[in-house]
Amino acid sequence: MKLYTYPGAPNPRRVHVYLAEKGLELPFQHVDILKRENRSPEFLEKVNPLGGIPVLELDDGSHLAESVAICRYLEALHPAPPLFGRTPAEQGRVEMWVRRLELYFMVPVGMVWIHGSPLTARVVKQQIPAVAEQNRGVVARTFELLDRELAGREFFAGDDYSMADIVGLTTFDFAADLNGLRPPAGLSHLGRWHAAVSGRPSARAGARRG
Ligand SMILES: N[C@@H](CCC(=O)N[C@@H](CS)C(=O)NCC(=O)O)C(=O)O
Repeated sequence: MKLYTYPGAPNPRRVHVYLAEKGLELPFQHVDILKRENRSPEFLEKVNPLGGIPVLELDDGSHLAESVAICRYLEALHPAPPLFGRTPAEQGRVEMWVRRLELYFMVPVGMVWIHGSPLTARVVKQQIPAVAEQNRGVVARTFELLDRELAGREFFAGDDYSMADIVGLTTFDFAADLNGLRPPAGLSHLGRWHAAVSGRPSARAGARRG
């Protein structure tokens, strides 16, 4: 097995944090997304037709893309400690929060990144500032929702740290560090959660350097 990855990128970081939580190690191959290596004809043809990373190359030479799918695959091979829930209800709650965090947090942050960042202006065909602005509002509302939800429990899916927290942490840091999107100081439950998940040793895995 081999993981195609790039240090500091938020989606690959999910897999690195997951591996650290599990105490697993995998060989890596760095793909420089700034140099568009993931968009080379060879990468698109042989590794991932959508061009995104991370991608896991399996021992039979086939490829598995999508960060959460990669972690689910690894979870089936290494069930302990469980990061996708134990009981059917826990598993459903983890899935619910992974999807909510992807759809209502990562997607709008990604839209701000694509349409509002000077760092992507060079590669995006047409930046539409109004799209960035609208999605800044979506992210602000998501911060409030997440804060309200975390008022009642320690982690997104319940009492246990899960894949949902990994998606939440990596998106939160992408929002803050690369897009300047931070929750207002008054959202104390979200702040408490972020401090707790950032304090775990796994949070350093795959994070931005320097
Ligand atoms: N939904 C995919 C997203 C993959 C993705 O967009 N990865 C980014 C890095 S965070 C990437 O490869 N960007 C460069 C590009 O698409 O050219 C996942 O969860 O793995």
